[in-house]
Amino acid sequence: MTTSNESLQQWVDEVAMLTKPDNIYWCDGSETEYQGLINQMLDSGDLIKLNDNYKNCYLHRSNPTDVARVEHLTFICTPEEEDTGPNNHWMQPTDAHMKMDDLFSGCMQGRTMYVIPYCMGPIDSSYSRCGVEITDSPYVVANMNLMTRMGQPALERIEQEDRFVRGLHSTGELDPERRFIMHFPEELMIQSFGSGYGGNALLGKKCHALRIASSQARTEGWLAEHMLIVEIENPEGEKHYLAAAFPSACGKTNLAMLIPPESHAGWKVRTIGDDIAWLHLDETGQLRAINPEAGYFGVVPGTNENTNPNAYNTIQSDTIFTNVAVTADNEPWWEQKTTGVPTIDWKGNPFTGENGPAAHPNSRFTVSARRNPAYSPLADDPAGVPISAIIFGGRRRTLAPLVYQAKDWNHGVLIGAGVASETTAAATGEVGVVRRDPMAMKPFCGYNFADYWDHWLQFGERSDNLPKIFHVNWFRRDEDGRFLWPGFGENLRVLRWIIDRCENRTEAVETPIGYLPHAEDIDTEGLDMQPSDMETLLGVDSASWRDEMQAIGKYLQGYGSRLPEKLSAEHRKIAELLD
Ligand code: SAT
Ligand code: MN
Repeated sequence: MTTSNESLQQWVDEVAMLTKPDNIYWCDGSETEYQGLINQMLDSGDLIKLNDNYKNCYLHRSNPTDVARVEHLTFICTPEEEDTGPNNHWMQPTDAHMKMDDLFSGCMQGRTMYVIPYCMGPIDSSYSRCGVEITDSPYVVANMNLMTRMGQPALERIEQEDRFVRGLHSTGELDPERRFIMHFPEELMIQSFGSGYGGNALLGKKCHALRIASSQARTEGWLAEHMLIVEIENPEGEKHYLAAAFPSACGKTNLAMLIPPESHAGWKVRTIGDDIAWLHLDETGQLRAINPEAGYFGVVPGTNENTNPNAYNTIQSDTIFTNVAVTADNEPWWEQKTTGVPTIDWKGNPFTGENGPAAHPNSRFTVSARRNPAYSPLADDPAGVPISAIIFGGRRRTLAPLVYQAKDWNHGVLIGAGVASETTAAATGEVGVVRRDPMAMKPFCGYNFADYWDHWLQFGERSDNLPKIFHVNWFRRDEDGRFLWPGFGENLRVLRWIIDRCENRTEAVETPIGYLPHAEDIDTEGLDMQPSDMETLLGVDSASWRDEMQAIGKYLQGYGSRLPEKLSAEHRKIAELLD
């Protein structure tokens, strides 16, 4: 296979000249191709076959220094540093190209160069965008096969459109000193060297569908967001679609696959997407969402038949596990798995119970979305789904209430811009430190956050039919560190309030930070909770909130004169209400 598209053919030829692979292979996305790659990786030791309880499941052990996204080595390369913004690391594009050309030079000698045409979103959707990833990693190809719509149909669309994101990847020597993930938004180009890890190497995901797409979306008038998309159907058959932005490893997959608790007979929840949403205004001013991905790259530890039965079922077959432990009979094992005993840890060493966790805290499963028992066929609808509510959230032990609603769109943008969360194992660095993570996009916004907030604010002028905006926090704790809210399936109780607010079916308490539920409007029947827990969960402590608003103000000021005046005005308004 080659292509009739001249610019694609020319780029592939150029890359081959630079990287000097032994072979070039164009991926067609077929089942045969996938199996061939798996067999090849079983032979090379890149994959380990898991036992027959896990049909077609494989374990990949990454290099132990290559287990998460590396934000300090991730760059946005625009001619003007200002356009990249203080939220990103910046490099001058010509310098970055020189550096990368040097790294890529001859790096594929003795290896096969794979060309992966892919489409982010349903092949026949005008909201979808295409890309081509060139990589020397068969692991990347297999993962892209599960995560995207790749191969022949994508190539055909690319040949028609003649517009695609160019992504070049090589695992290199996995030397952390020679590792860079570069983005060139103006060239629609990504270059990633020296890492085989998910977010650094599966270029369709964070690099394309968020960093490059957010920048593309700004010019084209839409939004590329770090959001799950979930369908909620009540017992009367009324459906709502919610989009929720939480930082990595804060439960997006769990919420997207939520199973209604026994107390909620007749409710149905279906998954459209678990990580990324592309949002477009349609001709009626309705915001519609597609999930650009076709699979899940989810955090494994913590997944079990109680916390997330859908995910647990999804990963019983046809799954690639990365960096989990195994039992003596070669079953995958991870922390909070309720069966089996780990004998070999994620690095391949004997597990004693004392040498750290058995599975890496950021170990992942890669699986096709179609394996999810709660998969919504609307994930393939080219028109996407109409969004009723946008939900922001983070991991906060204190301060942030269980749920509150923005007073209007602009206030909602401020709430999104002020999101903070405790860091997780999804990125290298210290875990559990509260940092600002606006719209959960801190690691993923491909341009200056100040311009991004301005872009968000403009939606308020383009439509009077926008979703309502909310903030949730499932992670509130008491002084002893105990979680105050049960979370998981019980989160449906909060989503019900959100939907009732969207439908004007329930009153709320107006506070300076937004609308909060009356305690009796969150159904807690059957939950093991004290009334005082609910009081804490729905309390707004003015003194702490004054401090928070001050901290948010200081953070926003960091964006200088580019900060939209509307956002500053919104911030002043809330700060005054708190005084
Ligand atoms: O590694 S990924 O960036 O793909 C997952 C995540 O951190 O959300
Ligand atoms: Mn994510």
